[in-house]
Amino acid sequence: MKRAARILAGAERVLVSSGAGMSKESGIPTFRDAMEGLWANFDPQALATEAGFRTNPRRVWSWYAWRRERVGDARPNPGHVALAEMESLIPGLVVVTQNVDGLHREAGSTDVVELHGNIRRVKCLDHGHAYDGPLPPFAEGEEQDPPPCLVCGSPLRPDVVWFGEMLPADAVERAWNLAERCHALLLIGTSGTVWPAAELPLVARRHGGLVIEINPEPSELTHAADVFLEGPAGVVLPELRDAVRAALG
Ligand code: BJW
Repeated sequence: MKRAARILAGAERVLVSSGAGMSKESGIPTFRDAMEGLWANFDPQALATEAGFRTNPRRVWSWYAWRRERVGDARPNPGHVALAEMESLIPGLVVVTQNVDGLHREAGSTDVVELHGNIRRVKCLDHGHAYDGPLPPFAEGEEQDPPPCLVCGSPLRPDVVWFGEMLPADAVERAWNLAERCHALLLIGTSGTVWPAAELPLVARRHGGLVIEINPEPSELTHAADVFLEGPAGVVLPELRDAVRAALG
């Protein structure tokens, strides 16, 4: 913890790269947990691909409506709050997240890059027309068809990045620039199995950045970490914030 705090206190530019474990203590399940993970209970090919949506739009739309409802009820946890507070200790701190829940911003982080979109937004399938009108109310256990786009009539879909889809170009460009220039990268709660996001700590390392990882278990990226802080983000991050404050005097 002390070594991590010294690295962060001495870093002008810090890139935070977060994954689903960041929001676990907000009550949002991760994807690859063997028991409770979304992909342990649902088929990613059927639910998180364009082909899956075209095959069964009603099923995919309803699954995302259920998840949107859960995200709407969730609140930032002490880890999100600690990260937002760290901005006042490290002004050059930017968050790049794979999460689609919007909880970093809700906690007060001001500079957040979303690599995999945001589940609270929807857009149309065929042309990506944004839609910000009302959505049908969620009803537990009831499936709904996706509403049509008001511009072109194609079905609405969640504005998230499915497997086989390109990540938003502006988010990728910014994230890779930040990784190349950061002095330290704080990797939180990701299994490191999904590309290209998994490359960020490797990019940072190649350019001389130090990597600090927070995770209750080793991940696919732990081999690239200079410091591994074992534990849940909601516990470790508040301790880290206090340790950085102490290191800065
Ligand atoms: C805690 C904790 C606590 C628990 N505190 N931590 C190169 C090589 C191989 C494959 C590919 C490649 N390039 C592209 C691919 C294909 C594919 C891919 O990566 N596949 C792999 C699975 C093999 N990638 C793509 O398709 C991407 N697109 C792309 O590359 O376009 C170019 C292209 C197109 C066509 C062909 C080739 C290239 C798009 C990826 C989109 C991912 N989408 C999802 C769904 C988003 C929407 C939704 O929410 O439904 O994004 S999948 C899912 O995984 C979600 C997540 O953002 C992502 C990452 O998961 P994450 O965050 O790591 O979660 P988990 O569950 O895996 O891990 C949780 C971690 O938390 C664990 O380590 C726990 O221990 C830890 N933890 N409690 C802290 N309290």
